[in-house]
Amino acid sequence: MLKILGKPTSINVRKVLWTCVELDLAYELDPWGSGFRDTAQPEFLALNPNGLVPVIRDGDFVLWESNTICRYLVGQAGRLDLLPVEPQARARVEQWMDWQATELNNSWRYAFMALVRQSPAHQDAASIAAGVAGWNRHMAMLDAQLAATGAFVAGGQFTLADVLIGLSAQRWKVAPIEHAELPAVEAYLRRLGDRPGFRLHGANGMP
Ligand SMILES: N[C@@H](CCC(=O)N[C@@H](CS)C(=O)NCC(=O)O)C(=O)O
Repeated sequence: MLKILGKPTSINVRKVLWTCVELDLAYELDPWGSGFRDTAQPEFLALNPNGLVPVIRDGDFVLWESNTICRYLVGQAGRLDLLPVEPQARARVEQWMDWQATELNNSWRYAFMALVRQSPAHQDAASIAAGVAGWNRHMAMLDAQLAATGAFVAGGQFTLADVLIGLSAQRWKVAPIEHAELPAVEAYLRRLGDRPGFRLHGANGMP
C-alpha cells in the first residue's frame, strides 16, 4: 500500500492526502515532522535530504516535493480530468500549481510565521505589514482568475491545481489578518465544500 510520511497538520502533506481522496486511493500515514517524529533523523534524511514532509513510498519508489507527489499519483491513476495531457490545458493547471508553490507561498510566509505560528524570530512590524499586503495582493490575483472562470482556478472543471490552491485559500481565509474583500475566493471556498477531500483535509493544521 502507498505510504505517506508526514504530519496530517502540514499543508503540504494535506495536498497529498486530499489528492488520495480524489483518487479513491488507500494509503498508510506515517507521522513525521515537528510534533511527531523528527525529520532530522538519518533514517528520514536518507529518504529526503531536505528533512521535509511529505515523502511517499510506493513500493521501492521514494518521492518528495508535495506538488510532484500529487502529479505522480494523478498520473499513476490516469486521471486526465485532474491533470490533462493536452499541452495548453496541462500548462494552465501547472501554471497555477507552480504559482502556488512559489509566488503565493513566498508572499504569506513571514506574516504567517508571525501571526499564526507566533514565531519570536518573525516579529518585525514592517515586515508583517508588508507580508499581509503581499498575501492579500496575491489572493486578489486569484480572485480575479476565479471571477473570470466562474468556477475553478484553471477553468470550469476541478483540477489538481484546485487541491493546492484550495488549501492555500483556506489558510488565507482563517488567518488572523485584515482580509481584502474577495467575493470570488469566498464563493470558491463554498464550492470546494462540496468535495469530501476538502471537508476532510481542508482545515486541519490551523489554530
Ligand atoms: N517544497 C516542499 C516543502 C515541504 C515543507 O515545507 N514541509 C514542512 C511542513 S509544511 C516541513 O516538513 N517542516 C518541518 C517539520 O515539520 O519538521 C514540499 O512542497 O513538499
